[in-house]
Amino acid sequence: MSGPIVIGVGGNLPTAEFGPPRATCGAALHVLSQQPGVDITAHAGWYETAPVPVSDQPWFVNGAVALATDLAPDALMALLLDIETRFGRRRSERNAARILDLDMLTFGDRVLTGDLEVPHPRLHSRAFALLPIRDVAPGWRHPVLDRTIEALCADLPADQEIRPLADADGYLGTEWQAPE
Ligand code: PH2
Ligand code: MG
Ligand code: MG
Repeated sequence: MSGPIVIGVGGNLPTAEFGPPRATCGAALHVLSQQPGVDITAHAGWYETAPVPVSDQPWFVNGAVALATDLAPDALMALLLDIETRFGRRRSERNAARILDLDMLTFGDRVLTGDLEVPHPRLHSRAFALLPIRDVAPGWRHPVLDRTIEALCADLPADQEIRPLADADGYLGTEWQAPE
């Protein structure tokens, strides 16, 4: 399959087990990397992003990974939802603050329009999805809009606040390591 499979990750609430969203998101990607039939091939940097739509929620941490997999899209989606649940995600209303969100942003060049929509129907208007996609798949072209990731990023509205997140040690996108 040409075209990357990109999973977006984000959260804006801390967890008792992991602490801040950056740690929870990193741990969730580690769990994803351990799944049979899933091979993570690239990590985006991490970003601090203002909530979209604008609200008084805490800012999010957002990132993404590219992966290779034997799984079909619906099976991969079920796995993402299962990991969210295992991390304690409880679903309430749309756009509610959350501890962990794993979204299938792209699945190669596939275009799906059923319950599972791919490419993710709102990614082209969201900096918190597009900038991480650009990190892991700089050559990506949106298969429905037929536009490059560069063009989509260039057309983002200027009002979406997003900034690269550096950890205390200057971290800008290496892999989370499980504690020994
Ligand atoms: N996710 C949403 C809604 N709004 N805003 C930011 N900054 N980051 C997100 O991941 C996000 C959001 C729904 O999934
Ligand atoms: Mg989401
Ligand atoms: Mg989601």
